[in-house]
Amino acid sequence: MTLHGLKDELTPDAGRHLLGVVDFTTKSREITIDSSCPRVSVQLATTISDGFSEVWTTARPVTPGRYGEISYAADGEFLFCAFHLPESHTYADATEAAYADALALTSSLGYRPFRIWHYIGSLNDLNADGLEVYRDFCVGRARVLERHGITHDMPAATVIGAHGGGIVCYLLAHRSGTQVNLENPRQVPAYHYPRQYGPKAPNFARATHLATCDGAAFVYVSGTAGILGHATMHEGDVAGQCRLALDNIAHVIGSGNMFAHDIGSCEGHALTDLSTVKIYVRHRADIPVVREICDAAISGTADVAYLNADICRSDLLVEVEGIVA
Ligand code: 3HB
Repeated sequence: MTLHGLKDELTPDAGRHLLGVVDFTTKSREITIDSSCPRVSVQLATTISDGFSEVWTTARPVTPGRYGEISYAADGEFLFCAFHLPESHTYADATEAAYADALALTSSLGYRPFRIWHYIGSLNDLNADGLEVYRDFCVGRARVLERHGITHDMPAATVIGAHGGGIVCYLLAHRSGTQVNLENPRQVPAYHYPRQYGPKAPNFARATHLATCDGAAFVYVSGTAGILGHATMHEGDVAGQCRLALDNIAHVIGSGNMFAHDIGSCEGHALTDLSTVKIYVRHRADIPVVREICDAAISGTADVAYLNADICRSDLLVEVEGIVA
């Protein structure tokens, strides 16, 4: 299973099959599912020419399906699934129900999630009860995880603001790889965040290392911001936050952290090993300064997308996610 880059062209290479397609586009659309795989829209492009697609492919034939509100495709080793919750005054209940379906689907088919993305409209606005939409989402997610007895050891994740369209969530899961969810010793685990950040703590790892049954290895790095401990650093300073986010990623994927997590087969990685990167910038005007810092740190051959988006805390100005492949 590979991320076939961030591209405009959807035809998979010879011998490969589409597992899932995520369009970063100007409009929110329902998830479609045709004879091959689900196609998801995330409203995060400003103009048509800004748009691109994240294309997940596999070497094995794929079977698509639906389970409740979840659309999915699976190839016997990897599974892509997605749900879309329409715009609403509150999200906790719908999040809880859809997450429960996603967990039921993956576990009943024998897959384990290793990377989850969430794109949420009006992320930093208040819901009908006066709770920030991100925190409202966290309540729904926490409820279902608590019910499953999941306190920690969740995979890498992203939560980012979309320009509209409710909540879109998609995830990747595997059957027989070896998965290690990584923390960053410089950051408090998200599931231990204190109550000042919301009634229910977020629950995700800083990165997930996956050694696949095909002998490949990947590190999926969560959306990473300028946070040390649990505190936002460099308030109001997008360049400082960007450098700290990159430092945090370098630390998570570096040899010391791999060793600390007993990933003996992995010698560790550097920022230049990231092959696909999405960079979310709260204020469009900050994109050039963020681009200058990131371009100097990331390989020139990496696929990099800059998106103007809200981030889970109002004081965070930039967030970076990526994949070492
Ligand atoms: C999350 O709540 O799952 C999350 C939020 C982020 C970054 C990564 C994960 O802002």
